[in-house]
Amino acid sequence: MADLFKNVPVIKYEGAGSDNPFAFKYYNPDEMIDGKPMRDHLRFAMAYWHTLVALGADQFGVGTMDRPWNALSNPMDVAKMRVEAAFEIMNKLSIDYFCFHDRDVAPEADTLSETNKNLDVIVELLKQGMKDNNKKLLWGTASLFGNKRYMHGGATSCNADVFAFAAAQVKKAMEVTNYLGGEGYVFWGGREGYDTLLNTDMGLELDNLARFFHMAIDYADEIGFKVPFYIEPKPKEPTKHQYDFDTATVCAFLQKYNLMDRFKMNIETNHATLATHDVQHELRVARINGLFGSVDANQGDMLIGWDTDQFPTDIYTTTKVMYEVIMAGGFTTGGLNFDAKPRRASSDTDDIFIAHIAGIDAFAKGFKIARRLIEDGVFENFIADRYSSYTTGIGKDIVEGKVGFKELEAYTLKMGEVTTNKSGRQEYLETLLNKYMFE
Ligand code: XLS
Ligand code: NI
Ligand code: NI
Repeated sequence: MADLFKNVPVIKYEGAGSDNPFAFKYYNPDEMIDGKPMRDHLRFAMAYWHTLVALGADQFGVGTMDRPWNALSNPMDVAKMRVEAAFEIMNKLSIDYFCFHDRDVAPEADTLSETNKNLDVIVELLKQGMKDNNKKLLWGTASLFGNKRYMHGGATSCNADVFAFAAAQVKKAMEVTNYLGGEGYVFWGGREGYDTLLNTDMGLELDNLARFFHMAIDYADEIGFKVPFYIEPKPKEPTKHQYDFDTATVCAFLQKYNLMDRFKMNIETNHATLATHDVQHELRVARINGLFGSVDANQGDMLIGWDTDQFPTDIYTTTKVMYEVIMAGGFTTGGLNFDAKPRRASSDTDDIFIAHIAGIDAFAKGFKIARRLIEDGVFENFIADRYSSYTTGIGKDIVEGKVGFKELEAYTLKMGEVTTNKSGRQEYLETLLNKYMFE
């Protein structure tokens, strides 16, 4: 293992009583739960772009973080040191998976073929590192937003040459993801959206986006890349209106363009809140539509209107996420990808580890709480009872499609007024949630 972070030990589980900042308090990776170790329930992934690339720059100032690779000037040397750092970080944190964009791992050159060569060099190092360190790729993706050619979007650009370039880039990104045994492939909308309808042919842009996805499926089939494609919804930023606004919007798009079979969702907490949903809503919409896939685990700040990508430390939220994950049957190809970065002012290298420990522990704790809530049927029994009128009598007839408006009118005339409506007991249920949170 490389030794770029000498001051940081391998992080061990020490239990809730520990006050060692470099220890897990709740995450015990090898603890067996329901027949499998905790690490396989949670399937944590490190996001290459935040952890190895971002240095704390924002709209108002430059980076604040010194990393060992900052001292290097040749971009390929930087990329190579980042590979070493990636495996050291994952090893020290017991993180089994990572996720990347093509341009996070290897620098872009003057031509696509040179860029692809750079990528191939680094992909070989990643492949070797994955083998040596027993790490896996949760998903890969392509950055169709960083380069200036994508100023009008990638697959939804007004410029057909850009559409072609984006296709070539995604083709290569799928090939390397496949080569590395990636378990999924993500399409986050990047700049697929618009800022003003004064210059936008929305119908053509959406048709083209669907054409792009069909081409991706065709090519994946051709090369035997069988993993799920995930769409990661986000309502705004960088464009005013992103086309993959939220899960319901994406679901309608997939249905309209006959893409439901091959796609699932990658739900990000901070994107959900930007869409004025909470993450549980997004996960639920995904689940009931057969689109549950993977999670970008982070949190936003409700008082700041952008994607702050903070490490998830709110245990109510991690509990609700894990509740939906368990109810969906657990992760299969998906996992919890920390699409999160330490705050700009958390500038020490140690903060990379402290931040991941915080997120990992918050999810481990949330997982355990969610599991007990489900095991004890706390909400599910209440819900079953709340809807019990649909299991007998007229309710059963409605559900089974045996009655229409005429029969329901006859039933109502006979019934007279509705005499009972049970309380929804929201506050009681919130108290029960608190009991499980704190006992
Ligand atoms: C940006 C997105 C991005 C995706 C991958 O807001 O969260 O990081 O997860 O392209
Ligand atoms: Ni994300
Ligand atoms: Ni995001």
